[in-house]
Amino acid sequence: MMIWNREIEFLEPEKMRQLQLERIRGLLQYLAERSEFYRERLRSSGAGSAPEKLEDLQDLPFTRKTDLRDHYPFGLFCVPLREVVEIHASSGTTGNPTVVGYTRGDIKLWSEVMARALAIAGAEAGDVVQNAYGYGLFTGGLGIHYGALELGASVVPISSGGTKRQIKLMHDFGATVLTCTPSYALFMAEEAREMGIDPRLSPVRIGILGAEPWSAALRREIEEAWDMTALDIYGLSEVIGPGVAQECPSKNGLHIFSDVFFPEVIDPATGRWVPEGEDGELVITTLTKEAIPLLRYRTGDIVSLKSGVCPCGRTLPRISKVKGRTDDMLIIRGINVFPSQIETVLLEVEGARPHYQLMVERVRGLDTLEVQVEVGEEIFSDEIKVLQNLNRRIKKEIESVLGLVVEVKLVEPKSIERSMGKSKRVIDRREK
Ligand code: DLL
Repeated sequence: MMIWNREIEFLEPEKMRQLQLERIRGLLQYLAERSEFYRERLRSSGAGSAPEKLEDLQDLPFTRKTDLRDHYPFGLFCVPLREVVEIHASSGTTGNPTVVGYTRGDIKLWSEVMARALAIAGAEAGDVVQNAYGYGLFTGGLGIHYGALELGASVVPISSGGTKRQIKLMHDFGATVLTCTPSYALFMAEEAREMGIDPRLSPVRIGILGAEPWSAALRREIEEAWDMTALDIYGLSEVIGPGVAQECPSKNGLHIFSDVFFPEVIDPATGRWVPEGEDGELVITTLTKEAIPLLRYRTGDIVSLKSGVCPCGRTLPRISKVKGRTDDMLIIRGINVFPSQIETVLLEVEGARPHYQLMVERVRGLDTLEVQVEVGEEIFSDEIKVLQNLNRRIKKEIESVLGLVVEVKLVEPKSIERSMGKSKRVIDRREK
């Protein structure tokens, strides 16, 4: 198996801690010199001198998604825009998306961590990588792409969608590695069978699947459908994109690149570290990023952390598969959706009431979102044409805001359950 960075991935834990501590000190220096935002944040939090040991990091302030949004678009950048060579953005709860930028150095780092991730999964130079993550502002497509180039594999930048063509080209080009969301991998297998092609006979041996939570049961199904090894990849755009952590074939957790992304697992209520092996919220500090380095970024993802040598020999710590989120964000076909985004849209469409429910299901392996919306009495008793028209407007509006195809169902006034406390906006029927 190809190992991309043996020195780091097999580093003695004590040496790793030393490296991390040095880098954290370097980061604090960098932020003090370059970031108005962090100067203020560190000053107002009363944080003292540079940490003497890693545990001292717990006394430093967190960064949250709202900080990025509040300083939209470039307020957290630590370099002038002319040093930023690429910009990505992900959808946000309200109005502004979360914007991230990369310097040339950051792209180099991204390529390196992604090459390491691909290698950990068992890919190597000579592999044909069918990259069916979306290209565009989403970090999935380009992140995998850069890693595949660095690794020396042949990348097919097919992006997501156009499933029949995906299957034909996959077959014709002899793809050996498939990169996409787990739900899409499953859907592709079904579509292939419908085309009369047995996906098990394709040369694909590894699937590198992530960007959304998926269960062990789904892994078995995908592996069986494709006759391949399906491995989990984790990442988030704020930190870099894909390439934060990668599962190896021993399927014993995801190796997190802790030499560049320092992981903490905290109790979301107290903000303090939980004992190793216990569930908590993953917090990441980027140790060497240039454009938007982040100090103690709250990912909202619930994981546990494990140290010790992996059966594959690596000493990098491992995070568990993501077990859930601390907020109400839904991930549908890899797209992040907050119920409040939909609420915002509904409030803007005349005739729709802000009483709604989101039904999430998995149909033939693919996530679907049905938005059930109450309409006013006057409209409900109106002609069918009026209802159809309203339905279309809501659908179009949601699709243009979220970039996600949804089904809209208009329901009678008062038919959606009212609540005295927190309302249950989401009914998620996907298996966990
Ligand atoms: O989803 C980056 C990515 C692309 C990762 C391709 C893997 C593959 P965002 O769009 O910013 O970035 O969404 C980040 O997605 O906080 C998690 O909640 C969720 N997520 C990402 N990977 C996994 C995974 C990309 N393997 C958010 N399992 C994160 C569960 C995941 N959830």
